[in-house]
Amino acid sequence: MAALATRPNRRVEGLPALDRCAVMGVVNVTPDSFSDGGRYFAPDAAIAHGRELLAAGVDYLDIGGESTRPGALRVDAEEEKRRILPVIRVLAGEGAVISVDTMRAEVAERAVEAGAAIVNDVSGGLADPAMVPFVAAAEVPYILMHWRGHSVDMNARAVYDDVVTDVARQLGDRLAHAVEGGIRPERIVLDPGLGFAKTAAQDWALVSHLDTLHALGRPLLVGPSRKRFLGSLLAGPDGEPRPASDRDVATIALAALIAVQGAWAVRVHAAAEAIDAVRVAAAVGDPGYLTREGNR
Ligand code: PMM
Repeated sequence: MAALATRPNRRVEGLPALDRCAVMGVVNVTPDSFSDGGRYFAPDAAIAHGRELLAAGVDYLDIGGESTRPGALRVDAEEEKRRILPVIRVLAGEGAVISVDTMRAEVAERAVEAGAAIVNDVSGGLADPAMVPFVAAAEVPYILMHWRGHSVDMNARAVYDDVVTDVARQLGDRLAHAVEGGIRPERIVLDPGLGFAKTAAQDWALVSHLDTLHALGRPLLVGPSRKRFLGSLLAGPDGEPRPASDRDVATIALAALIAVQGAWAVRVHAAAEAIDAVRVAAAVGDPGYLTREGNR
């Protein structure tokens, strides 16, 4: 396979430079996420799961207290903080680099105080006007995802002329908004938001054209893990989607394909397998990778 013609940007100010795609492991401190259905709702279970992901070698932990599955209703900010802050405090205290998955500035602020190093805002600054000013002042890396509205009715917003160019343009607009709001562009990571106001076909189009999103000049995080488009691809003869609990092999295959396109990070549940996948992708896609000490 030919090396990428132009190497996509994978440098995020404030985070270490890696010679492969990073792996972000998911810790959902929620009773109702589609992907892991409440397994880590109790703080002790969430902390234990975070430790497992770290032991598997993830680069980052993404800790969230609000489910964004299609149709989900919002939790209030107090409850969100109650769920995640004790977990962040313990795992950050043990040296984990933590990203807080929240759309609320108030929650992000408390999470950063508790030790989170990255803000992952699935709304790209749209849900809370206080988010961009907070991140600008806190000077932390910011993951800005493509989003068109809250989960309760997001499926109705999956209407695009051309999903790849529309998402790229809208991400570019949100990037400009964040930079005008004072966030240094070097700290911003963009994310196409797979499954958020997107049909399965639209998700496939996006993961097949990361080059168009890389043209925005910022590193990309992609979150394919256990999502619906994998379930429908792998539907059985009766047309029933493959359940979320049985989508990890497909997730890992896709993680390799995302990494080989030069993404900065993949956000996944099955961490150990994803780390193998991004290393395989680096060995295939980057001619220098195998020549560096420790990679053979
Ligand atoms: N997907 C989920 C939640 N947070 N954050 C980012 N940046 N990108 C994503 O694709 C994303 C996200 C979906 O829910 P899950 O936590 O159950 O995977």
